[in-house]
Amino acid sequence: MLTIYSDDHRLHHGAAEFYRGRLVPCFEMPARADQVLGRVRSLGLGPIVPPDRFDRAALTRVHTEDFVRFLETAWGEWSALGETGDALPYAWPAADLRQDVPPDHIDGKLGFYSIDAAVPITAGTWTAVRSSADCALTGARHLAEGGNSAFALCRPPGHHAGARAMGGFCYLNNAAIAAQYLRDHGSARVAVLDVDYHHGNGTQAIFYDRGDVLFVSLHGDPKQEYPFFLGYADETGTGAGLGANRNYPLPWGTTGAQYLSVLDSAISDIAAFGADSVVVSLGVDTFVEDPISHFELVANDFTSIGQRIASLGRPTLFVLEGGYAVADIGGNVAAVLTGFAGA
Ligand code: Q9C
Ligand code: ZN
Repeated sequence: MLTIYSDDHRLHHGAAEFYRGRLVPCFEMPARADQVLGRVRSLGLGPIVPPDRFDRAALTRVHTEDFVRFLETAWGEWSALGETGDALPYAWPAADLRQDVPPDHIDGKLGFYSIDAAVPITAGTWTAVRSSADCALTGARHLAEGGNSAFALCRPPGHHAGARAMGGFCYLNNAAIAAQYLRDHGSARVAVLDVDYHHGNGTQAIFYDRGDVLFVSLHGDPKQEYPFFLGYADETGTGAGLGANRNYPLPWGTTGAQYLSVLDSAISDIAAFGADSVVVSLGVDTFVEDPISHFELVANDFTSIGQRIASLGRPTLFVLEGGYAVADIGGNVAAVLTGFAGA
């Protein structure tokens, strides 16, 4: 399988995120991508290539122009204040506040364009974010040109980012950008299968009113798990998108066997939809030893996930999302990919 990877991810290295009343070290760190790359290399999974550079227009197919401009300019505006540490938001346009007026001051913009305080912006964040999206787009192009599969080794991840908001370690929604690219280049129907531990709120919201992109997600029940405010089973899409959104919230303690039986339903949804191509938001934070998650999957379960995805028989792009057990992330990601390739 082709892997797309850029060293630029290293330019994004946040110091801290706000969590339970404290600034805690970021779980989303460069060592994650290093581990995955190392495993892809040592297993000889296939060629590893750098991303092509895509037009900014590929980003604004799913994100708003003002949001992309915010990401491009945020560090400059922040450092112009004399700040040298990471930019983080602290005020949000929640209920009863104006959500239609972007502020001028960077402090206001940071909150206006985010959903939480787990998204530090550093000097190199935009370069890393842009390259991460380019990895996903390069993988999508590979599929559009007839390739059977690809692995976009994206960092930072993307599935919590909406059309105009960063959040949950995510800035641009790599999977959504890739899915839209596939729609624009020959796929009439695209399915996004999100197996990250957390609900892919950004991806769901981006495609919620569309019938041409199916979003299916297995994740920790938002009643007890981040992102808390989206990802319930009764969210089935709206307008032309009614029926093209499917959520499978699962409780803490979900085992591999339980997970795989629900995954079978998700795979059936995708087959019934008749997807021409599949984008997998590949998080492995469902792993039993993940430090911020509460499912109980083990290495063999990840192989089974890959095998089940292969049973769809569709061109498939894997896009890296979460997974914070750094010593195991490479092995778990590789298990999905080899399960797919060997099936
Ligand atoms: N410090 C992804 O897996 N809050 N994002 C976690 C623990 C945010 C996860 C709280 C979790 C975001 C891509
Ligand atoms: Zn996650």
